[in-house]
Amino acid sequence: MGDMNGKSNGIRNIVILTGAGVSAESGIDTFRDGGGLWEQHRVEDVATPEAFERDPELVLRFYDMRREAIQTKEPNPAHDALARLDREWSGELLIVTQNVDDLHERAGARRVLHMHGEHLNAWCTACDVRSRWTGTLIERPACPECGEAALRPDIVWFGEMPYRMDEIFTAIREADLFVSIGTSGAVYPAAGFVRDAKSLGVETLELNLERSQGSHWFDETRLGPASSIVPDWVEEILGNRD
Ligand code: BJW
Repeated sequence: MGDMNGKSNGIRNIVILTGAGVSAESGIDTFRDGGGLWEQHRVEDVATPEAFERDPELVLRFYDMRREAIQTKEPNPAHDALARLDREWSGELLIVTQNVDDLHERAGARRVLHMHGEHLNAWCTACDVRSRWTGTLIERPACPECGEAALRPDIVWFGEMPYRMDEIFTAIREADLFVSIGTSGAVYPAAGFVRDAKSLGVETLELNLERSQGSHWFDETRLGPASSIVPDWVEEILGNRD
């Protein structure tokens, strides 16, 4: 494939999928770091509705700890570069993030879609309203909307439907370029987006520290830390604008 040149390839609409690798250099552990374990529990065994049913205290403690931790972290140059792209790119752009932190927004990005939910929201299972939430949930506080003690983390757990899938598929259908950054390609449906994009003739680029599980599907892969390869790519694509 030729270089990702906005002019020669006529790129106008871009979909970017981000994963934990984008936030790694901000000090937020990726999911498969540490063997995917938390206090000897597999992440897959904590991030499920069944785990919440079985042992709500364990699950709430896990998310309270992580909600507190992300508030002490700062965006890194990869978030900054994507925010710059969002500001300066005049075509369609959608940053679909699997990340549940708010570092894309804190860097200034606006066109962001959180397909796996957000740590800084609590979701009331009684009235179905999501409220911004920066504190803890372990003490079972009342929902600010309906007063019921029925709040859970606004996180898409295994077996639940990720958010806004129709919007994501529409954006991929209309894209000229699909870029996947810092995700292992281990979790579906996000892991399948590259194949969806390719089957529609969309150009595909992977930016990652190491090759992901679906790396062979991409037209091009660039390896390195997100804090350097993402700003380089953003500089390149903005420099090649029409
Ligand atoms: C760097 C870097 C640096 C590091 N610079 N890069 C069997 C087969 C196929 C599918 C299934 C199956 N059994 C069940 C399923 C479905 C299931 C699934 O995929 N399971 C897999 C384990 C197989 N999926 C679901 O259940 C999803 N729902 C669903 O499928 O609904 C039905 C449906 C069908 C069709 C259409 C629509 C819907 C829901 C998935 C929910 C995922 N939730 C989590 C946890 C919530 C967040 C939380 O608890 O905090 O979301 S899981 C976890 O994985 C988290 C992440 O968003 C997600 C992806 O992880 P990510 O971001 O890729 O991180 P890592 O750690 O895996 O990788 C880090 C990457 O960074 C690596 O590549 C490094 O190289 C890189 N890196 N440092 C650049 N400095």
